Amino acid sequence: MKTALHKVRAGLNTKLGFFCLSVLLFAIKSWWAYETKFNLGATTGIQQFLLAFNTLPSAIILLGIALYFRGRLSYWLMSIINALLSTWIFANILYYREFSDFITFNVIKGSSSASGNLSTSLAQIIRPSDFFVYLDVVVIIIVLLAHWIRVDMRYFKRRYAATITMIGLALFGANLGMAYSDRSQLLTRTFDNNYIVKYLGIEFYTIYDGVKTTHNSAVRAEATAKDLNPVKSFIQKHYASPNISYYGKLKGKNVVIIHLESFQQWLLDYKVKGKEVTPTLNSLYHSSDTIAFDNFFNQVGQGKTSDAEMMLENSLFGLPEGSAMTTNGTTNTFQSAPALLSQKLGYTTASFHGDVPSFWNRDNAYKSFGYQYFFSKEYYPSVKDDVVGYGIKDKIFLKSSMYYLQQLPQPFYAKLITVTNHYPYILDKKNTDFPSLKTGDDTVDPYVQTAHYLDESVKELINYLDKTGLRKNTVLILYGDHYGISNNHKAAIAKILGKKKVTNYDLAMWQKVPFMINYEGLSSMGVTTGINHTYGGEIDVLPTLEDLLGISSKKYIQFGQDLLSTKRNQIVPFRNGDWVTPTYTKYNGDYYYTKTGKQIKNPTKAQKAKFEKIQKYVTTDLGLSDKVINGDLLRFYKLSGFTKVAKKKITYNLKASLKQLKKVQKKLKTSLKYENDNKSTLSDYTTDAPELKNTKLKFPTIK
Ligand code: GP9
Ligand code: MN
Repeated sequence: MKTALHKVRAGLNTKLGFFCLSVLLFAIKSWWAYETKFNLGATTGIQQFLLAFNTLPSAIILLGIALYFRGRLSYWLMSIINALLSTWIFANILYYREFSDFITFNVIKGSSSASGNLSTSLAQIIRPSDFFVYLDVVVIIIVLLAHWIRVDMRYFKRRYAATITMIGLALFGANLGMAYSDRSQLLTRTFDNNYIVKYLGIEFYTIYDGVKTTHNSAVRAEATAKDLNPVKSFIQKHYASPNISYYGKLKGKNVVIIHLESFQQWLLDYKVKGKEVTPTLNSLYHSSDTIAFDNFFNQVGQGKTSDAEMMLENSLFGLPEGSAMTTNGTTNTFQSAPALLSQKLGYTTASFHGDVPSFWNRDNAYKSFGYQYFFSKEYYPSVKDDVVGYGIKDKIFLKSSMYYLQQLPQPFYAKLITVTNHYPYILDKKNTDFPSLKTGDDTVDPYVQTAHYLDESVKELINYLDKTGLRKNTVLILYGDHYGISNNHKAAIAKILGKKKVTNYDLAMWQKVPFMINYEGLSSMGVTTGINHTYGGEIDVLPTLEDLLGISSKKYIQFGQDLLSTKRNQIVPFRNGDWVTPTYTKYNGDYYYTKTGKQIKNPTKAQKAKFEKIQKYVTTDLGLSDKVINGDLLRFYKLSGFTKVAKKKITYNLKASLKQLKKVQKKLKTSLKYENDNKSTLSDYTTDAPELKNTKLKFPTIK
């Protein structure tokens, strides 16, 4: 025993020993911070392992820098590096407590929306245990000053230092490999800062963010107002003027957007064992008070949900790689639906989502979009068993959302982002009584069950809107954001379509998602309702909505065309450059007749010319939209009657938002709750969610 201790002591008296001790303590403390100070959601064994493991490579590489220096200096340098890294963790802990997100360089530069509203003073945020991140630094300094460890003055060969750096890099490589096998496209798709920290650690996250920010600012710095010219002329050329019979028909109505997660068009009217999967959505789809579309495509890229949001609220495409909301959402200037509607028509604007606010950088991007409120997870009461997959189960989420919706001064523009119908389509037994598919593909089979659950959730929501009378002056907009079953499940897709084999044409049509506009009494307003067969997609939603609400989009930099206009070109670009038109479809390099699905193997000269023309439009459309986002070109575009969104004035801080909501209700007197003598209408919401049986929802309150 004594000799073992002796050996340890002797080891620590060498530079390598001291280094190992520093690394070990630093790794343990980082891991402790990850586990207790952040909410990284490491749920599986491998994620838990990586959460601990990822602390090592960066500690070895960064503390290892000191090994290149001599004598006493290297000891102190190692401690200084440790202290700096610890301070960075400390700063992130405080920031995270306020924003549920990590610090980005954009935040530091002050160009971000977040920096303006650190609404609580630091003293209120700090907790004594936060200082534990300095514990190892203090221990090491004491040990050094008290000479409990002797400084090893011997020369530490550069070769050895380099070997240690190499070991650090190799471990990082292994870390990256394991991270990618658990979460493919981790870095390219740019989901959430939380993910990068969870898998790769806070130090790597910072470097990654730094590189990304530098690259983006360089592109932005090069762009000038002149770059807008080709954009303006393209958009003017392809502007589709509104159909007069629809224009302004829904002016002044509340708008509730129901984001149907991963919901594909084929689910409508689809039956399993003779039962409709989505009876509620089916009846909306066939209602004479609905304008529905059956040739409406999702156009998302890697940014999935966030790309859908980007298109729906800006009529700008997502980027070819990653999520535009993440990479450009914080800093760019936008002229988005929430800002336009609030400035032009006095709408109150809010987004609702039962997930952490950092996902897809919503917490920052929404400020740029001009959303006045963002009700994310912390606004929702927590109930036993209420979360599955990416967030609060739809039935519970929608009910709780109404607690806030009833407080929004009318007219309001509210987006409800559901999430239960999301891959891997898991739902607990007590919520699933619907039969699954029998394709034999485990990912695909339960899809109809979560879709059915989503449908029931929408039914409960609509019942509430009916009961409270809100429905009468509310336009419901429902859309599926993207495919639920990806093209990788060809065998299952073939079974669903009742085919032997799927073609590229089938896969193109597989990208259809629902889009419906429902308003009670719409059929008697002198407009054509029912199922509209025009070819369009998510990029076209905003101009459509604008025209219905009576805002002319003629001068806007928006890449879509009003779906109700008779002047549309009906070219639907996919993010990868493929496309669909009413006559021809191009998908994965193959050409088809859209109506029949017959492949065009040997196109005629005329057809070739036609394809080229369509392709040119698609490539230009996507390319110019990318230029607008990458170059932040809207900062140069003055829109008359529109002032730049003052992001810094917007806060999603819980207390501040609740306070504001209280104040504004009193002032404007038009919220549903206010009209109901300031009594909550939530008791009008009936749900069969088993989690809510005999449970009282406890919402956060302010004094
Ligand atoms: C997460 C949710 C899912 O907040 O919106 O996003 P997705 O994976 O569909 O892009
Ligand atoms: Mn989605």
